[in-house]
Amino acid sequence: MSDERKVDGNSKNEQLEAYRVDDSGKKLTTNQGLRVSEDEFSLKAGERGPTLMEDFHFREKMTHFDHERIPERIVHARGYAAHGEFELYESMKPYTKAKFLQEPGSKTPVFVRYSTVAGSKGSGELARDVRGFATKFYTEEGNYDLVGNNIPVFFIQDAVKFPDLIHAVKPEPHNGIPQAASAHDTFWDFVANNQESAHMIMWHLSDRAIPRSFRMMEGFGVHTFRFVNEEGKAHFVKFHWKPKLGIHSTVWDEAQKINGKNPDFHRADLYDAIENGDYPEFEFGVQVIPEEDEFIFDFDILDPTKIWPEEDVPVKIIGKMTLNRNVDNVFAETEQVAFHPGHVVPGIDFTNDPLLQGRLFSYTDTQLIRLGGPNFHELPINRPVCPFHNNQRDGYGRHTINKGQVSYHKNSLARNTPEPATPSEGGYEHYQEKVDGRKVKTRSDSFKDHFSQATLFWNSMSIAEKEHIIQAFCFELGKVQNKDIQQQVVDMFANVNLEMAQQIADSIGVVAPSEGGQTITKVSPALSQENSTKSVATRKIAVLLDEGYDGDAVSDIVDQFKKQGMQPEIVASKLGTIKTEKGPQLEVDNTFLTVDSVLYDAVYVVGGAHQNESFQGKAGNFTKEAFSHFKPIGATHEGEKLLQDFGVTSLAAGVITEGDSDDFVSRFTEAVKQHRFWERDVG
Ligand code: HDE
Repeated sequence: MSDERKVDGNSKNEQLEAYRVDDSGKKLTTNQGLRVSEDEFSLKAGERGPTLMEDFHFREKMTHFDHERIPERIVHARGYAAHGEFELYESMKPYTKAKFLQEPGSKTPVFVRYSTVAGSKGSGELARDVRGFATKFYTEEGNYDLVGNNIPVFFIQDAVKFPDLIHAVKPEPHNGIPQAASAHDTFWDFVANNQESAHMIMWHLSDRAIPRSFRMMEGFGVHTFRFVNEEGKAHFVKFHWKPKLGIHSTVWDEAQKINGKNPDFHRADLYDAIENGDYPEFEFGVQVIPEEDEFIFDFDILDPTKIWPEEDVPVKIIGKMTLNRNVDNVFAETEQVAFHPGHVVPGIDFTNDPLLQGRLFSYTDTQLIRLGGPNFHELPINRPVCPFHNNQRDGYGRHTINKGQVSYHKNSLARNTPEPATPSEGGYEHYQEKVDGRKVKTRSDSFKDHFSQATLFWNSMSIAEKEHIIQAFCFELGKVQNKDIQQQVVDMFANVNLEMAQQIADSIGVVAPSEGGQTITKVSPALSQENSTKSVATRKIAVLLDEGYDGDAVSDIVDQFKKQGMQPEIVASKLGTIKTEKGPQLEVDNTFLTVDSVLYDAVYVVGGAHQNESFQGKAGNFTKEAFSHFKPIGATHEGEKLLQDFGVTSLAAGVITEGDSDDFVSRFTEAVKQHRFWERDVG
């Protein structure tokens, strides 16, 4: 039985192959296969006459077009996805019987969709928002969906409040403003009146909410799940994705500008990385708590507003996911993929987290409206790689042609098949958790501490990260019109840190709270992005050139950047090539019109012996802005003098000039690796 289900890393790709069509070089036909002779002019009664109903090709084409859109996701509408594979490092056999977590080295095909939550399908990708991180594992036992986020906690503790949360964050209903933003009255009114959101808000206002790249974010399953092993023993488990490139962010001013300059910044970054062979990699980690230890923590492990600090419950790295293939068609794959936390495999089970329980209802329901009926599992991207058999029939868009007379259970005519499988045959058994209680609409007292972990998060931030959180509060509350809401929020966050609340109050002109604040001093270093891996791989460097540059030296430096894994792009006043003083002429990639410093990680200023004023003005703005976003700046040749003209001092942190030394490239590389220089005074 398990043999017919055996799959390998390529199986999903092979399955999709059956559905791929290449239309190029083919004759045009209708959807019925009839060859079409004319596709520019509709059928008319006379050359200047009315169009005729008889023109079936026109009507088919137009009808199809009229129905091309499906409802966007109510949340997570703006998303982008890729294929890949998951490779297991270490067997999880002691904890779970899930087949794809048994054999070290085994590979499972995956499909991952990243998203923002609040904005519509066409909204800018750099909104301050949570990012969805949803992974579909196509396992031999069926699809397993880990539908997570890039933040490990959530705003609310009970699913019944989700529609309220989302109504509050979406554009306000009376005027439809603002798009993809939490900086408005209804969102902060919700926060002030739903204090369980405190911990999540700290994350939402941190740099995590404006990532540099999907490739540089962590992912979290958020809820506590269960692993169940062959013997039926269960452990509580939380899931983590750790990006190999480390966790990195933009700064808020930069994020807002990127949204204007390139609202597709994150999807383009993912797409290009995969096309270039720089496959994004994420390690998969699990935190495991034995069932006996359920009550030893100072928080309830079922509460989705709580993390399990990594220093207390280590993250065991058990595998790696590599995203190595872009989709062929965004609608067919990215738009039609249907995730569901209830898509599980034997060995993975739920807990009573009330947020998770509610999600188990919502995701099927949403696919019915979005994908138009109960057969969404038959869409190529959603099909499991193992066969599926049951007595479900008919409905919109049915593809399967079920043979035979029988479509019910139990039966004699088909010898009672399809028949339920025993657990040893892979039949899913729900974990037999003992449940005993009254039916109540209430919340456990153990869910009522809303501030301790918010303070833990605050305590764990670096000075710069704390500063960013305060600035984010000031921005968000500064956009709120209602003074009472501003005051309530400031008073609420005095419970996290009094000094922080006082600074915010001062900035937005409300009464500074005089009491509040936690006594918690605990710190969790894993929460600070500053402690994550730093790498130059795939960092984009703008090389600013003008006429009369030293072609030999600059080509050499650009080549060395590439060797280090950076991605230099030549930016100049016009496209084509630019005359050198000596040596080869480099091809210009972009002009000051088409790009902006916010689209790069660092700037290398070269200039040229015959640079003109216009270049100096544009390069000056470009460089000064990168400097104000704390980015590494390098300069050689005429560029060194230009920096002075721009008012960028070579003494500032992260500004690398050639000076007398010949190790410019290595010093610049180190600076790029550092990413940002927060100590810089940008006034
Ligand atoms: Fe979702 N969520 N969610 N969510 N969610 C959806 O399902 C919902 C929550 C998450 O790329 C919807 O197919 C409820 C937490 C991701 O296609 C919908 C609650 C987490 C995605 C839905 C939550 C998530 C969704 C909308 C509160 C992190 C995008 C479209 C109980 C653990 C998946 C869809 C993709 C999408 C409901 C809270 C992650 C309406 C009711 C917590 C990554 O079903």
